[in-house]
Amino acid sequence: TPPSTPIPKVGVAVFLLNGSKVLLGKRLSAIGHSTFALPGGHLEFGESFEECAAREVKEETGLEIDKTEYLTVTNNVISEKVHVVCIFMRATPADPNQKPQTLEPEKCDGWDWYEWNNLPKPLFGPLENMVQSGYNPFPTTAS
Ligand code: 8DG
Ligand code: MG
Ligand code: MG
Repeated sequence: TPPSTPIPKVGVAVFLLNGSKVLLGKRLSAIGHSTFALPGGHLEFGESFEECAAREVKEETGLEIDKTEYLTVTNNVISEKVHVVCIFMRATPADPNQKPQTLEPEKCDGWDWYEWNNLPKPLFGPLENMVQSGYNPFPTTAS
């Protein structure tokens, strides 16, 4: 078979926000191995961004999400073979006390809540770029 032409994919990643904490897990997939990333995955045919966010978070952590909102999009040329346009959403856990489960142990070492001001290292490249640029996923509070 002829070599296939690589094409960009659509990713959806979710800033799951719990107070001043965000949910991150250490990746075990080839792309970004050993880096901390948000739950998320690839948009399936016919899905809305909100549906994809809820599905991926549920598949990967067992958590149900609420207040799902679109935040921003980034263009991530990750390697010669991997180009992902990633949609970033934010959401809150439906039950803030429910513990995340490691439902895809081949893809993630485990999930935990991290203070936004004390994120683990190294972060997954696309997330590191956002943090470096000063991006903040938390809603601006009225003052
Ligand atoms: P799937 O087969 O379940 O659909 O996909 P997955 O195995 O869960 O995909 P993923 O790599 O977790 O996410 C899809 C792509 O989204 C990823 O390869 C690159 C992009 N992406 C970012 N930033 C982040 C992030 O912080 N977390 C996740 N999960 N994906 C991200 O650009
Ligand atoms: Mg997934
Ligand atoms: Mg994933």
